[in-house]
Amino acid sequence: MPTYSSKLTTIERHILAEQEQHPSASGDLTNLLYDIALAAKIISREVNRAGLADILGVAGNTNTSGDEVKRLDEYADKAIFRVMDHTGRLCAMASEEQEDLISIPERFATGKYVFLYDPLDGSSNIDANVSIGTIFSIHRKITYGARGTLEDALQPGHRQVAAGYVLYGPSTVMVYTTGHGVHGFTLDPTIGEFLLSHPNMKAPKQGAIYSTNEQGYWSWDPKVRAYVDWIKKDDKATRRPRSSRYIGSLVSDFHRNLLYGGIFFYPATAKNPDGKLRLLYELAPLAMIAEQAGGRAVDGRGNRILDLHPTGLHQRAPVFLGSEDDVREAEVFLRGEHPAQKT
Ligand code: AHM
Ligand code: MG
Repeated sequence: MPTYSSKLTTIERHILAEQEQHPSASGDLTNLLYDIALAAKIISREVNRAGLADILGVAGNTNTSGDEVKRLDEYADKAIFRVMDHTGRLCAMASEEQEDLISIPERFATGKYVFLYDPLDGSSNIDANVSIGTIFSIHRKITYGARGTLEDALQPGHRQVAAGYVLYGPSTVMVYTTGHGVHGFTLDPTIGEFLLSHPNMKAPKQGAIYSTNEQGYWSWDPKVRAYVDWIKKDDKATRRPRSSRYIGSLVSDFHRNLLYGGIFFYPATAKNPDGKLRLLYELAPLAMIAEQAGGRAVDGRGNRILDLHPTGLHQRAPVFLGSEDDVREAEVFLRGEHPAQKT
């Protein structure tokens, strides 16, 4: 006989319950998270009928990082903007798909938060029907005046007030944190509600998975190569067996590792000397989730991802992200301190 939890909790009820623990809260952040859930439902509907609606395919232009823009990327980018621009909760936005800071239209009121987002990450996978995701990050406005400036967007990740992602997979899942643990919700499309499915998520302290694009192997730093060579060696007496799992869709790779344990890394390569992934739209929000779930996120150059100070909206950084013990093990190699490197 299946067992059912007696409590059915919608994302709205859960967010509200979190707000009630902070009596001084204005409710703006709560409403902003509702807005994100609404945008997620709109994008999810479109992703799910992508083939049917004949909106797959290339839009014919490139974004600021030089990637091909798919039509669903544009759809998601616009959908988020349209949900967010008129709420009076934001002073500015920034999207991975747009070069400059996005202003709130003059006709609308502004608010105290900045919203940064990657509307549809992993979009090279869209045509193959592989899972993709939306990633978001929220900062508090730090400058004076009604309109947000670049300075409001270029804040280190440790100042995020909330972060999260939506994974469009076999189910649509939204995971978020406001700095009080990590919570996951699964969309029931028949009632249009995100229901609490993963309360208080904790990353396993170590895992058996490593996720990376090994195409970069020969241009990685030799210390990164030594680390990967070591975790792949078949010495059952001294090390845990690892499996390679790489979807090439960051939200999917991250979500799987969060549930099962493991490490994701995208180091510097010859092609991408600062790694490929973007600090503001991808790394800072996922690092906040990882740390809130008991994991770890570093750039492999001695810095915690959340302590990096961005200087540009589309700045990239190398990353080692996931279960705490696995990331710490990689760091030992990156410092050249592992016994296996000294023999
Ligand atoms: P995107 O934001 O243009 O979709 O690119 C980011 C994606 C990530 O989802 C994924 O982790 C990475 O690019 C894969 O890169 P690669 O193809 O070099 O392995
Ligand atoms: Mg992306």
